[in-house]
Amino acid sequence: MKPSRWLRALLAVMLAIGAGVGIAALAPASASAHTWTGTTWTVQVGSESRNHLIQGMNYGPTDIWIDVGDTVHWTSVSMEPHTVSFVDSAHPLGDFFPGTPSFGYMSTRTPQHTISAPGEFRNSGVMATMAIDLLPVTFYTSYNLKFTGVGTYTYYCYVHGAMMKGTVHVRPAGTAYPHTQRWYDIQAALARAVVIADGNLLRAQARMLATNHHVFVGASDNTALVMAFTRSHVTVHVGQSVTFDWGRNGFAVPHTVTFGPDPANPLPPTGDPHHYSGGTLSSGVVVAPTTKFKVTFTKAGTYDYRCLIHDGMGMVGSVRVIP
Ligand SMILES: [Cu+2]
Repeated sequence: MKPSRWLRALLAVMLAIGAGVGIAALAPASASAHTWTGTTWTVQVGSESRNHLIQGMNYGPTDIWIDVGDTVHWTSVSMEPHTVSFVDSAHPLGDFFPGTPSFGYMSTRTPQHTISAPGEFRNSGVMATMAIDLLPVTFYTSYNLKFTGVGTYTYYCYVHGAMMKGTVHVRPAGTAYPHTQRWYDIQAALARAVVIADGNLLRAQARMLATNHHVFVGASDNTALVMAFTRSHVTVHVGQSVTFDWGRNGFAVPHTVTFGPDPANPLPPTGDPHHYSGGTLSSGVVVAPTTKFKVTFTKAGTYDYRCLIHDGMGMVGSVRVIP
C-alpha cells in the first residue's frame, strides 16, 4: 500500500471541503433573486479517477432543487456507462445485461423532452464518455429534461440499480432557489473525492490478499468500482497456475480475463485453461462474484491479458512464466 496515494485521496477531500467553505463565504447566501423560469441546471452522471481505474456510481449532486419550467441537463463524466431513468412499474430496475428481456427499454432513450409528474417513465439511454464495443447500444454524453409539474422526482441508473439514485425536487415557479449551480458543482466534486478514496481502499484491501497465484478481477462496493486486476503483473513457474478471482466484487460486475487475440464471440469461454501456452484463452463474460478462473501455464513467456469490457479504462495485466 502506497501512503502517497492515501495522502492524495485525503488531500482531495480536504481541498474540496476547503473550497466549499471558501466559496460559501464569498458567494451570496443564495440565488434567490432568480424568479424567472427556464433555468438550466447541470447534474454530472458518474464519476471517475483521472486514470479511469476507479469508477463511481453516483449523480453529482444526488439532490437538486429547481422550479417548474426549469430544465436539468445531465452530462456524462465517466467511461463507465450509466442511465438517468425515471422508472415506473412497467419499466422496473432489473438485470442490465444484453439478452435479458428488460435490456431493450433500459438501453433505449425515450423521445419526450419534458416530464410533468412523478411516476412518468423517462429514460436517457446509456450515457458514457466512451462507447464500450461489447455493449450493442447507442451511447449518449448528455440528456435534457424539462420539468413542467411540481413534485419529487426520483431516478435511478438501470446499469447499477437501486444503489445509484438521484432526486429532482421541483417547486412552484418563482420559488427561491436554495442553492446555486456552483454549490451543486462542489457537491459533485466532494462525491467524486469520496468515490476515489473508497476505490483506493478497495484496491489496497485486494492488494493485501493477492499473490502471484491469486489475482483479483476488479473490486466493488456500493460506492466505487475498481476496474483493475490486482495484482496486475505476476510471475509463476512453468506448470504452475494463476487463479483469477471475481470475489472482491460486492455485487455482479461483468468482466473477462482474456489472453491473446480477441475471441470470435466474447460472451462464452474460449480455449483450454488447463494447458495454456499462447493464443486465445478467455473466461467469457462473467458476472458472479463467486467465479474463479484458474489458468495453468505450460510454456515460458510473458502473456498479456485484459478485460474485454474495461480494457479501455486500463483493465489489463500480464503473467510472466519462467522455467
Ligand atoms: Cu472488466
